[in-house]
Amino acid sequence: MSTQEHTDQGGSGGTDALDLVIVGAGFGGLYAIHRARQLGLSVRAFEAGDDVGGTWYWNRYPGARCDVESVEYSYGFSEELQQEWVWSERYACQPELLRYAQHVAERFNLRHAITFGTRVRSAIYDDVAQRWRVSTSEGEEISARFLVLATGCLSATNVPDIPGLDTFAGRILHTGRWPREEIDFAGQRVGVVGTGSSAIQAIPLIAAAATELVVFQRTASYSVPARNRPLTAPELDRIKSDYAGFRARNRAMPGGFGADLGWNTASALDYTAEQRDALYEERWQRGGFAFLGSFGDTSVNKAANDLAADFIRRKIKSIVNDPAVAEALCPEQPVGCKRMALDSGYFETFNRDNVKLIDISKHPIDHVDSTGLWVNGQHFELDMLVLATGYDAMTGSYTGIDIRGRDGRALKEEWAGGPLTYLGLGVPNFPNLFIVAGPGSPSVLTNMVLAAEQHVDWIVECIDYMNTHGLATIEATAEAAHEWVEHVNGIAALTLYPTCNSWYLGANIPGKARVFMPLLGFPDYEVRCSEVAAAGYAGFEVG
Ligand code: N01
Repeated sequence: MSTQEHTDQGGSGGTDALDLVIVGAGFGGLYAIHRARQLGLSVRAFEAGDDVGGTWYWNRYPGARCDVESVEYSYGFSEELQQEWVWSERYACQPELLRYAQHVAERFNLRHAITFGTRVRSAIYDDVAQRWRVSTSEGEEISARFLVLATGCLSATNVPDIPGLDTFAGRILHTGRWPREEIDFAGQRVGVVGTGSSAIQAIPLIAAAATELVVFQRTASYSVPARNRPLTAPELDRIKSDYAGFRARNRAMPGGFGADLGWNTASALDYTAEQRDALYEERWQRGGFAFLGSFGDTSVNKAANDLAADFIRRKIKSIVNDPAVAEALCPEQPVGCKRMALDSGYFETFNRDNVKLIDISKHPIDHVDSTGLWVNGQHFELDMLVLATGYDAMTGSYTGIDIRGRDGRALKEEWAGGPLTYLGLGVPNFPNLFIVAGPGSPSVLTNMVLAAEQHVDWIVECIDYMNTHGLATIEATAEAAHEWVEHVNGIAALTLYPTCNSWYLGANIPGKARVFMPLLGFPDYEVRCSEVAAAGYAGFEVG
């Protein structure tokens, strides 16, 4: 553990007088420290990693880069910060994002509040004292009035339960827990399991460095070219000349980003085949999520979606030389139903002589032995195994902590049938607990930095309200939370999102309840959050 000095600036000193414990020092946790301190609240944060950055601390795999444009995927709370920071590329790479998080921590003097290399093991609500009693992996016990979970939507890694995995003699790496040191793939036979966003970024770089790469694919993914490139000074100047306006335009978008991408609201079905292809092609060439904005009904109308899917499949077949490999790389599910990836040379990588694609959709990996993997009676000799197998998304980082609310109720058990939150912020029977970008909020379907800022602002303003009104506790009502989960799933049901086995639905984790977890539509959500607050926190019990 590396413990920074953690005297409470603006707070009342001793550990037992703490107002807030924040779990996590990623983008959400960092901003929560900053805002809490601005209000004079005493705060401590615990972070499992040895540094700030969250996702961008852990995901150091080759090619890791954000797929929301850097000028958007950044804090908007400080005009000085957004004016002084200079993003170098259209999509920031992991090292640059980590440097940004470190810069923010230093610029706003946040490190002193964070205890690094320390996990929160349990948080138990003491009904009598009306405080959360928190225990850490380093044996520290503290208490605070409020518990803020900023542990992230995609941070509890999913390591598949493949028989014999622990007998593999070579190195096993998970993309979401990538080591700090440089991994040298030279001379190595590498296996990659998974073909989601992480794998799609890592595969071209691993292929270029390794002797041999075998990709084990269970479900083919849609990907469009990112077309990453350096940002020019005039481009940055244009945005910085009215950054507030740029942020406001993005905030008004359904996903909280992409205001300048040009979202066509017309139906794909109203265009001729030639017109449609011209539009798809223009967006394919532009790169990024503009492709999803080609037509207004791609995510809600199966016939329209089929047209976008057909275009991408034709692209894959035009890029990949071997027709059988190309066919295997063509996804079957609707476009966007699982999160679409952005790539830099992913499909082209399968034209390399040292890359092999193994379709495991019909024959899963049978077992692992000391020298490799077995699939359908065939052995693949490997020196290194990369698990790009994703996350127990949207709930795993919360249920992985022993959190107990009123009457000893365990969060993990309460959520066995799916996460129950009101607004993705509060949980019935868990007073004074707040989640940053929790299930039931737009979170992963938006720009995550914006989502974190909006939640943190709401949470600290709520705490301020409680303090000025002499209130001790706030707790979502069960009725409001159940209605909210229905609302979230009702909106999703109007779209194609629930029609495939995505992590949005928990479908990637065996045995996990199938519930659509993120909320579609950032602007309406933000209005709803403000209305709830203005109505004295309607749907919450405050006392
Ligand atoms: O994880 P994933 P990810 N046997 O869950 C496969 C964000 N992100 O880390 O689809 C064999 O998407 C699994 O197969 P299937 C982004 O939101 C953003 O790639 O379940 N295979 C799938 O192919 C993204 O969506 C960025 O059938 C197994 C893969 O592993 C999210 O993080 C970059 C398996 C997991 O894909 C997660 O992405 C990276 C098994 N037992 C990530 N278990 C950017 O900003 C799982 N798989 C660019």
